[in-house]
Amino acid sequence: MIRTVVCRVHPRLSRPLSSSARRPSELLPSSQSPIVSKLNFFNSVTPDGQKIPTYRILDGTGRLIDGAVLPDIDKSFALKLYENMQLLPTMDNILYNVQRQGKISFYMTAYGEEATIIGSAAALENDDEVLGQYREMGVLLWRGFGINNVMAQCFGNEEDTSGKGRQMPVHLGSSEYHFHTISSPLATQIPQAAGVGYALRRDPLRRGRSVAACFFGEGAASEGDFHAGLLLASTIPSPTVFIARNNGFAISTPSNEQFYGDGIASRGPGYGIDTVRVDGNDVLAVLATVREARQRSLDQGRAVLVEAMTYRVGHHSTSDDSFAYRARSEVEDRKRIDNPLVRFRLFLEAQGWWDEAAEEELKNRLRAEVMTHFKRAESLKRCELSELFSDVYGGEEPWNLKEQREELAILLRKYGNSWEPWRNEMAKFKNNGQDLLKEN
Ligand SMILES: Cc1ncc(C[n+]2csc(CCOP(=O)(O)OP(=O)(O)O)c2C)c(N)n1
Ligand SMILES: [Mg+2]
Repeated sequence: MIRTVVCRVHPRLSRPLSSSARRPSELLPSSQSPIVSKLNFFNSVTPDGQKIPTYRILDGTGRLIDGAVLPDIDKSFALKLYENMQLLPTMDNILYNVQRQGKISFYMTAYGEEATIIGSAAALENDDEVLGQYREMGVLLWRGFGINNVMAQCFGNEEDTSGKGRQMPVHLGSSEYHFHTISSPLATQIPQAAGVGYALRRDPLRRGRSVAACFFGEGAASEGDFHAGLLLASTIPSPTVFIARNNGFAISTPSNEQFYGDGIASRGPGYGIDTVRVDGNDVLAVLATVREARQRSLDQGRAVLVEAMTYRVGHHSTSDDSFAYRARSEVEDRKRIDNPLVRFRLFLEAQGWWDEAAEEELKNRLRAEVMTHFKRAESLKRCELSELFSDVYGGEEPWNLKEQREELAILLRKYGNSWEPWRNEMAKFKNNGQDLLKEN
């Protein structure tokens, strides 16, 4: 048998060294870097050594800043933006208190980040695949998921389409609305997004049409998965739009203790990724930026990184009291000086599209709607108890889950109807948790 042995030799080494091959520029391994004779260290990605600038359209009083161009929006679109922005604090006010009353186990607000979340949602197509961190419920609401579905998820009741009540509140997901289920471990969505982007690129029906949009906090960008995800998207190109919400905190750690470099944006060029920084409290700037990022990502089939500068006005979650590590006055100042809702509202008023009466009508209407759905969600039972064990794996139920089901059934038979704490708990499930008893 004759075997062909292929010996891979670097092309440069296989050629005889002619005089032209000895030119210094050709001796650099795999780089087009120009040769210089002056020793020069650098620590900035801007040519003038300045911080990366922040793109803004509206100033704090809702007026266009010098040279700014309005994105393409009409009155009804602008009002839809504002309405969706206002829906977030309405949901947050009610659900935060509902958690405090012990009716749901956990909650996270988006106070202060309304413009970043809704501006991005509005710039995406409704079937772009979204991989969020946890504060991006507004993307689903923008797409028409519905307050009822959010409530059902937070209460984990029988109408929860995200996960049949088996996930913590705010861990939303919906294949119908192209929103990948939130998972608690930080940054896992970042490499996943690069993979989703690649899958979109390989799908003839979605290539050139859909992007993967990945939201994450600046804190999550300290995880190894951030770097893995950006490197993946850079070396295996995919239409993936990375949106970093830089809200100043990772729970109690302020951003100035999270990194020494120029925010998250400075890392994009390191991966050869087109990058931009935007004022995350200016909904029109976010809209224009993410629209352009999305188009660029589709046109080039490559990743784009957006860093939205904002401020987390609320506590990290209901498990946190942020006044233990930041002054109440700092938060009050931020709310007063730069409230994204006020900024956009002033813009709408200046266009003659909004007034005091419209504001009051909207707030009352949203509050009434949210309350109606809250009351309904509260009154519904949880899914059947046996659902606890379903859908864990795609195929057949493995032996270990069967064993757990049987064990629970044995315990329920022993205590379920005779011990009050168990009886009370079982009563919260559909059919009073009896289905598991019947099955086993
Ligand atoms: C791998 C991992 N480490 C730590 C945590 C705990 N944790 C949850 S949220 C969070 C802070 C994240 O901050 P950031 O990414 O800036 O998002 P923000 O909460 O500001 O929106 C931390 C440390 C976690 N969920 N997963
Ligand atoms: Mg943060």
